Amino acid sequence: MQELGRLEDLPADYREALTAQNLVPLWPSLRAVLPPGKPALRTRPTFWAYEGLRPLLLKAGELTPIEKAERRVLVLANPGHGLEKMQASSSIYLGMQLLLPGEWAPAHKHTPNAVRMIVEGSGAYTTVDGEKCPMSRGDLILTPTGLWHEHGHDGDEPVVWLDVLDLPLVYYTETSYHNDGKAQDVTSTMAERSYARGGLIPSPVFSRSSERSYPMLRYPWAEARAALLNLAETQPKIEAVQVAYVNPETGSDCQNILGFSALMLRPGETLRLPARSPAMVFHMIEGAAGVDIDGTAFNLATADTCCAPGYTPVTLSNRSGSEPAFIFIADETPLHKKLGVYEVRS
Ligand code: GTQ
Repeated sequence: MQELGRLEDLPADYREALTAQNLVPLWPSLRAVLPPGKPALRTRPTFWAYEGLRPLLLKAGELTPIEKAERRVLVLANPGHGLEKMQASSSIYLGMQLLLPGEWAPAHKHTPNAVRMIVEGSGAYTTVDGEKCPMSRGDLILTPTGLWHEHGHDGDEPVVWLDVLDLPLVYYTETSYHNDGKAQDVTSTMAERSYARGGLIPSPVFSRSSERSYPMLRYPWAEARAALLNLAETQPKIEAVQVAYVNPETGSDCQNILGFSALMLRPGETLRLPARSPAMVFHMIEGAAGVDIDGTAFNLATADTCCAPGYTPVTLSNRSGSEPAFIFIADETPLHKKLGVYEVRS
């Protein structure tokens, strides 16, 4: 590959003349912005142990009242991007949020899409677009772009959940903002029951759901877990026991930018994921798994989280020979497909 001219090769007065007119020569930076064969990846394989994070999050509950935080969150930041950027990957933001009994995180809406994966506790709920969504471990709750949401807690133990947002991408595109609102009236609960039987949806003639871009906002863990166990039992030869969280009206990704799925590793199973362009996040819902990211290995116990850069092969292995392991996966696939940059390499 041809070596290109450097900035220092140019006379100082020429460089100054360029700068004075807001001009930049491309060739000294060409290889940096278009590296050969593979992108320069800032996202590093990074691991966040729940055991280490949990006491610090509970401490935040003592140090900072909810009124002073609005959302009491510790951000899982990737050092490859710089911690202050609050990015897990180029497009994924991760945060662990704590809500204590009786607390209230007031209504707002924003342009980034969010989902919550409930990690521990019960009695809390999120109200999204008038729908009250109870939170229990392993449930996935969507708060897509532009929908009002607020969090409340009627229980008696701390509730913690993992927030996954496309905030870094939305911020980068200069489209990130929020609006505050007043407490919502609850107009429905448990609407996901309408979609609890595969292939059947409420009447498109009479149902309000079919008018909504996001008809299903809560995906109970009990349903996802049962679907995985059923898949493993009825299709023992299947390569990966994995289910995707989709819009039940369209069958497409449940949100526009990030994709979400749940994976079951059968007892003793090792699963090789091909190198694909999207970065990925793995969060252990139940059980214990080894995650090998092209030679960087992490051991995930229940509630641990890690991320892997794109273009990198990942191997997942169940560390138990007798129990299944369940992993929540978030990745950038919908974004890459829409942009036309999606690749599978091996
Ligand atoms: O719960 O609405 O982690 O607005 C970051 C921004 C959570 C939320 C986050 C948010 C929220």
